[in-house]
Amino acid sequence: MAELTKIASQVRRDIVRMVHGAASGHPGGSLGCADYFTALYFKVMKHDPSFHMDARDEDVFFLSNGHISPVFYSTLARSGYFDIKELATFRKINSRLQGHPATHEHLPGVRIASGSLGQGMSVAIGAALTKKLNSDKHLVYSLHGDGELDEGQIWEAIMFAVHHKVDNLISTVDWNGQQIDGTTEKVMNLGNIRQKFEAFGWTTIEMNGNNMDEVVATLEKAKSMTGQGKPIAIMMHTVMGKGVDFMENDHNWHGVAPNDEQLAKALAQLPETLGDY
Ligand SMILES: Cc1ncc(C[n+]2csc(CCOP(=O)(O)OP(=O)(O)O)c2C)c(N)n1
Ligand SMILES: [Mg+2]
Repeated sequence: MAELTKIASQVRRDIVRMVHGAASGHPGGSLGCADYFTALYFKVMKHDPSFHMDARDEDVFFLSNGHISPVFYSTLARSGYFDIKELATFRKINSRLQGHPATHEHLPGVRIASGSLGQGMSVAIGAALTKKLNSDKHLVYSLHGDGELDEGQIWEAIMFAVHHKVDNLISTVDWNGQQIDGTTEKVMNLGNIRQKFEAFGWTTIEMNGNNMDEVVATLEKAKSMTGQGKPIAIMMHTVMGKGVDFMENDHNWHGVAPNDEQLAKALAQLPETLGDY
């Protein structure tokens, strides 16, 4: 577990350095989800960094809230999908690491374009049904922002997944209470999203997404609950900007780059554990 916490610290360093280097990008949600990504890619998922697009006979993850690409790219590089040096090209012209992930860049680890919110759960459900048709027992994971749940397509997908008994899917919601222009309560009040998923027929569990022990234990528990006729949703409480004190719980860090001084302050709070890119 200590090893995973170390990796997450390096992922957080990568995030703030990438966004600073590009002078644009989304640090807030990325920092909040660093523990989840680390647990998923370094412990929970059975996956192959040599990368096969069809993800046959392995677990597969879809990032639906594509704006948090910095945490996704860092995790992919750190787990062996591509050289960590390429993180320095984030959001640069002709880079494979565009602000929002896209498949035509052929970056290993990226299987869908995302950034236009609301679409990833539909894709994840399609992939989960495909696994069933192929008698592939591996699981499908997806991540969504809470603000992303404002999109109507999400609720159609939630309904569809129950009707079609998509029980090899574990969808997680980053319940940070923040989105682009303010708190989710102020922009469009979501109410109790756990109750909403339950009302649609999903099995739900909740976790503190910034406690590594709890993240690993909850993801493992979710795995054990698959195959029982219902899709699984994890309500993941996180702090936007987690790990950098002046970014925490502040929607203003949804999509803004730190300046030089802010970068230095941030890095002083995030131990370099694996070597910077
Ligand atoms: C279809 C669509 N509508 C609007 C946007 C603009 N947009 C980008 S991020 C965002 C807020 C998302 O909030 P949340 O998912 O909670 O992400 P967080 O701020 O927590 O990282 C919005 C509205 C978009 N990317 N796609
Ligand atoms: Mg949010």
